[in-house]
Amino acid sequence: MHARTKALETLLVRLNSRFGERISTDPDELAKVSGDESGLPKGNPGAVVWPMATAEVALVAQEAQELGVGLVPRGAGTGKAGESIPLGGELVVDLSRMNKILELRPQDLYAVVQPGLITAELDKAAKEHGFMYPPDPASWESCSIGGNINTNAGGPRAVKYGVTQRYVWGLEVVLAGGKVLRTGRRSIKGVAGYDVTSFIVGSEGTLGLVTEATLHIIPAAPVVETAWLSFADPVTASRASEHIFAAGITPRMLELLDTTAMDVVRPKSAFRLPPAGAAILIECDGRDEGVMRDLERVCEIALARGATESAIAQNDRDREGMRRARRLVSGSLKEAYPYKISDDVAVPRSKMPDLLTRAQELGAPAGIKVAAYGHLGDGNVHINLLCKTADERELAKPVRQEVLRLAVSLGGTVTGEHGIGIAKRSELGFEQSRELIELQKRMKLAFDPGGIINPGKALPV
Ligand code: LAC
Ligand code: ZN
Repeated sequence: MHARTKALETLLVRLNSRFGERISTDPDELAKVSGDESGLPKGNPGAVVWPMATAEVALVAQEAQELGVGLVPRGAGTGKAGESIPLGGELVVDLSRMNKILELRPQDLYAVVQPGLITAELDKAAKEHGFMYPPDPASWESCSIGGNINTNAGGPRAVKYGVTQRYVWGLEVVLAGGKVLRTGRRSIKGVAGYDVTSFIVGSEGTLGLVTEATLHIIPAAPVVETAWLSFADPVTASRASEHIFAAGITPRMLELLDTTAMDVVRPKSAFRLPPAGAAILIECDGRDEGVMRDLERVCEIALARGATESAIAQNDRDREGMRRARRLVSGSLKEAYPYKISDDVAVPRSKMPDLLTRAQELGAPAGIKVAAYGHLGDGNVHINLLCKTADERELAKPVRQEVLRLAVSLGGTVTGEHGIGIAKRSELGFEQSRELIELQKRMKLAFDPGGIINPGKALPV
């Protein structure tokens, strides 16, 4: 651990009377806020503060600006690209205690929430009114809304319902220096001025600290049907999925698991995953028995296009078992391959077979095993380079660069849902022009001229 800077010492003295036990330099507390779920090395927080209200966040931002101390906003620490890893003795602003639903207004189609709210809690609360909050990152039982907003998180349901940005109507954001900015609206429509709300969504906490969000909720489809389709290999699964879309069916979930993903999950799964080279977890939703007809049609199409088996969930227990198997993949792969490199490239859907085939080919010469799973229906699949040792990880790094370049060459992106963070700062240039990156740097300066807010993230040096 580094020695604390004079500026941070002064900041701690100034904030102490307000925060008391809610500000800390205790090494155990700092250890808890120094990393995330990216697999990147832990960072170096100088201190951590737990605000309970917007005014407290504003006070922190004001004092930090005066003293030139960096701030790192933090939610549940489930990020996959290092957005919340403090790089150089910053004050971590842990927003997990600001976790309330402030308003829930189904009649107006919105909820107002604090950033520390666990994502699934909002969906659960909306459900009591027959509504849903669609974004459902695989980690939605542990990740929080603020982090979802900062990364513009997706999730399995995005294939039908879209990602977080679509549901953010307005934000309250504490800016560098402590001013409180409100963006957006609570009406269904609103086009006044630039869309600053959407600019902040996905900005990885580098423009300000989100302290409140007005989020769109929608009526929940009362009928959901789920099936598990088995295939010989991921490319066949991918081609079959194209035929499902071509039939005019938009499932609300279309997720891929390859054989490696299934192998690591199998021992923990209540649902018995049939042995296969690949599987698709698919769900359709709607209002009536037409949903089951759609799902049966999906199974017919899949079987005609190479599926070896289809299993329709007979009840909610089956359904939950299938979903859980999917949600377990990331963590289970990590346990089996602790040094794995996990990516979240996205490509146009029709290019998925190319991505899947060529990613395998890229891994082979270096002896790196490649797994693929995730949001097949979005063209956003997690290509994982499976490494058991640090040495293997070194071998995999150049392969990873090639996978990212491949995705861009297919018309896609280096990150479909996890963000740049510190994981892909150098690789943003694979995808974006110098002009575009420079423009974004000027926009960052307009928000945060002193470079106080989440320094070192999202944009290249
Ligand atoms: C998932 C995470 C890794 O889809 O994005 O499981
Ligand atoms: Zn994902």
